[in-house]
Amino acid sequence: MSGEIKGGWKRSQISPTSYDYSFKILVIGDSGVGKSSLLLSFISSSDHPLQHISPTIGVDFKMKMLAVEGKRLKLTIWDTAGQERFGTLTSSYYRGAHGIILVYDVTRRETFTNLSEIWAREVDLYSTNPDCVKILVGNKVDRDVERAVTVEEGMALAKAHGCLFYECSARTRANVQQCFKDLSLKILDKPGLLEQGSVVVKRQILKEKQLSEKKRSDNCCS
Ligand SMILES: Nc1nc2c(ncn2[C@@H]2O[C@H](COP(=O)(O)OP(=O)(O)OP(=O)(O)O)[C@@H](O)[C@H]2O)c(=O)[nH]1
Ligand SMILES: [Mg+2]
Repeated sequence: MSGEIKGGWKRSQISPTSYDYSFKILVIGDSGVGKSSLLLSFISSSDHPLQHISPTIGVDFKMKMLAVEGKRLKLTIWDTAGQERFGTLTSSYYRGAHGIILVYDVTRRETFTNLSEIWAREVDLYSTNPDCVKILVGNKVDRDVERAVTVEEGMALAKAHGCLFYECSARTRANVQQCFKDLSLKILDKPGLLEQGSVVVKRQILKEKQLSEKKRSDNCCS
């Protein structure tokens, strides 16, 4: 597992005081649908089309700082290997996720059916946040002539699972920034998730914990 900070932010800027909310986002879907490419396309500032990348091994994560509606967000985005659908993703991976991105490849129909038959079920089983925002992404729309899943089918699946819906291209970067921005906006709209991700609330909890520990140790010595 490796961590990386990109998007023009220096490591020193990732401090507990430099953002208002911290959100955990997961990216899931079959192998080769373009999960890592979408992530790379989102965090890199370059305008060049994205090149080929290698399959992910295990779980990787990336961080991105984002300013949305005057709020500073730290997104920690967890990227899995698609082959993990063969049973090794654990509930701890899903625990506390504020947002989940379910990705399929619009040119490979089986990646779409696997989303509804395997991945969405796993989310229902393991996701501990009832308010967790889900987003369905049909990737590789730059290969429209090879399309095997229609926009309408994508929309219907998203509706059935209460997801937002986007069609993107990690290669041309079409819709990628919008997809992550709207996901963040939707999370910010949910008071329950907001509280969990809030730095202020976390500090308050820590302060209360320290106070109660201090009281306990004062009592113990008197
Ligand atoms: N044409 C096109 N190719 C894409 C796009 N996104 C990804 N690819 C290509 O699809 C292949 C798989 O992309 P990855 O990002 O590695 O897919 P992944 O879902 O992370 O795969 P795993 O890590 O094995 O789960 C690579 O060759 C990418 O270059 C896209 O939007 N358009
Ligand atoms: Mg990958």
